[in-house]
Amino acid sequence: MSNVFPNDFLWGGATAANQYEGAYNEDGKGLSVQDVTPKGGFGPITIEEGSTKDNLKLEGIDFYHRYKEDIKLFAEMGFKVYRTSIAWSRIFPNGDEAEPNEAGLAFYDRVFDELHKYGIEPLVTLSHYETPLHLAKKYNGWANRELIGFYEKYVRTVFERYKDKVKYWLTFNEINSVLHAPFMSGAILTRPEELSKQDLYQAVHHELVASASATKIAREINSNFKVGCMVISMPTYPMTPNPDDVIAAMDMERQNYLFSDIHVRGRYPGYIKRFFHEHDISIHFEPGDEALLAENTVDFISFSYYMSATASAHPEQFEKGAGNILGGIPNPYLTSSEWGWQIDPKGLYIVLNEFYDRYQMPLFIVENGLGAVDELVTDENGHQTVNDDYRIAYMNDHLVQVREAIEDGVEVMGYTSWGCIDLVSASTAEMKKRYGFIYVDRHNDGTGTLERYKKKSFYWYKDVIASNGAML
Ligand code: BGP
Repeated sequence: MSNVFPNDFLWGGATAANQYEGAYNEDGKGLSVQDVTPKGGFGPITIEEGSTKDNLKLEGIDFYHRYKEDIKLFAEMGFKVYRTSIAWSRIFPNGDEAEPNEAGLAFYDRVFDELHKYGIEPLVTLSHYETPLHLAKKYNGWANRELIGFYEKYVRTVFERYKDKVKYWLTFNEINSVLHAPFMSGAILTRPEELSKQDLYQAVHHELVASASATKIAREINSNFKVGCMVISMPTYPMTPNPDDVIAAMDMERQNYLFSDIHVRGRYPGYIKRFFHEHDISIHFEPGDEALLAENTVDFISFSYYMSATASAHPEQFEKGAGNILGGIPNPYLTSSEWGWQIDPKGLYIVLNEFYDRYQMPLFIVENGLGAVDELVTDENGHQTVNDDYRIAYMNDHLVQVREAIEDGVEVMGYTSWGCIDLVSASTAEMKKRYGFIYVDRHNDGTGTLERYKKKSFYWYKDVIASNGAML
């Protein structure tokens, strides 16, 4: 069979500033919501400055000082693209000041220049769970409409600054996650159990308006920019052929589709209007919001894919599964990772086809991978490495399904595996849950030399890219 991956397929890896940069208070950076999210990740948090000392994300893997070494390793694997985020609080430490922090801007100049040195295209997430903490404390995060203006100012600043260095932009990481993790994702301080649906969906509206506004500003600044939305994808299967279970699965998928529907079609879909009506929710639109959403739809859809889920009309009869923010009912036909995330390569084939059938728009898989416990060993040449055949198998199986979808005619722009270098896990705030092709010597207790070692998957991925996927 001839190779179906397009010649310009963007192979690469993905990271986020808050999980790997470290240097949380260097060169004028302000605290972000992540910097005070204690171990355990998404759950209800207490905001006390004291909680910072317990958080591995503060030091990350020190990419801030080691970016040259790390980018060199990405280049050695042959990356065509590299996804990272800009830490908003490096640029505007509090989020609401008049002038940006030059030292923060200069850091990303250095990172993007280093990437271009090797011909690697940056793919930049503007907001990856990194809202400045001050915006949470003073304004209650995205629950407050004022956040739109602060975000606009921040994105205008970085679009202007990097207009010749960055082409691909994502407005919000996993924008649909705000429904499930309002503090981490939306910087909303109100405790989840006290947050009304009205306020939560109003916050969603603010983020959607901000996303459309960023797209508008991007196009004014450089018409060659490509702006995408970024959502958690999770194909959801009915537990049985009972139509009620099928509808339960459809409803769960719509929690995700809501966000891509609005980003792609520029308007709220009928099913959410009904939901609002039935729950006494009335979203406040300012004059101009409707036109802004309609006129500034995205150029492509990007998404994370880790697992599928199963839904039932009677979920109380089942045990709830673990998951990437969202959880479903465990599917008896699938195996799970050590953290209970169900492994389903064909789910990626399904989700690619479902997105494409729905929108006929280019798709970018910007997160996928296996979080696992890795063991560092010494190989026959005396080099430290990890024999991560399980990771190779996981990625190979998923990429085969990407190929299958491309064969069906789905337009896939690229694939950036999550955590291409080991970094601090978002949900568990641990180092133990590793995704990388590159092992970083850092541990849950904060010890380690921070040395980098190539895992077996490093060489495998290098061959995948060199063959443009033909060896899969
Ligand atoms: C996504 C986030 C990432 C990332 C990934 C893996 O939800 O966008 O930031 O960390 O999931 O999750 P975890 O680190 O919890 O294993």
